[in-house]
Amino acid sequence: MSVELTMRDDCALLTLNRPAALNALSVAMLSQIGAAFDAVANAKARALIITGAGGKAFCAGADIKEFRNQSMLAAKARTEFGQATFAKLDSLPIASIAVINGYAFGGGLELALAASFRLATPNAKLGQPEIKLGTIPGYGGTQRLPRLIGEARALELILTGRTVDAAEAERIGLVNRLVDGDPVEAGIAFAREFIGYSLPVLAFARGAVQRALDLPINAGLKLEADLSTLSFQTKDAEEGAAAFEAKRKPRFIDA
Ligand code: CO8
Repeated sequence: MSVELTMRDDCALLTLNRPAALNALSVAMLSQIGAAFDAVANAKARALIITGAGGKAFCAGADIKEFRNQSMLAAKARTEFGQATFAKLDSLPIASIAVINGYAFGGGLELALAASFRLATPNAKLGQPEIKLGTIPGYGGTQRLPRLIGEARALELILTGRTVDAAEAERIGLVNRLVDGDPVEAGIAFAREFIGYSLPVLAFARGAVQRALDLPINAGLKLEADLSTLSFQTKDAEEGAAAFEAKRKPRFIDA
């Protein structure tokens, strides 16, 4: 298997494990990633951490060796398959964290863009180099990158195909944070900052923010009001306020 799914503490850990090809995404590997996301949706995990095996790459993108002699229809089907696979992260009930521990190019960066959060190790190198191959990002990059870093910066990265190092990635908001040391431990430490809160309420917050850039402001505010109202129907909201008044730590039960 080119993908490994394990549990660490309360987190699901997905390791892209094809280091000889810098974890490049073959179609078979994309299928395995999709199956792993489905498994995570039904697991008792409070966050998903994604990282790459081998210490050199998070993921060097789609497998270029599978590009040759594709029919137009095959290329379209492959693009849509990659998009649909990464979109599964949006509908997961838990947040996902891509720990970019090396190269994240093309489809590899697009996988990270589809995650809720991105962390980068000092050796991270990120980019959308598809233009150099005579093609364009096809697994979500043209849509998610501008939403994340703005149209002008996204267009620059996509048209020039240039590589961004970890420090620049943090400066332009492409990654949330730079992390050092073991990538998995860094991902777990980041996840610990939120996974103790109420899972349904975390999902309401994520759901509202995910839609923010797609909706007109009035529709977005309505969604916020609805999800905020829903959050007050949970036992955890009652517990949060009671714990505040009693000056103690809340004990959330995910209900
Ligand atoms: N696909 C297939 N094999 C790859 C890939 C890749 N993306 N990247 C690296 N490899 C393989 C190399 O061929 C090499 O294999 P071998 O040892 O058998 O020759 C091995 O991994 C190690 O790679 P290098 O020797 O090249 O390692 P370097 O350290 O010299 O260079 C780089 C590392 C800079 C990351 C270099 O490998 C590179 O430029 N890779 C390609 C990066 C790239 O262009 N990625 C974008 C791909 S396009 C894409 O993702 C589009 C998504 C939408 C697809 C839509 C489909 C229809």
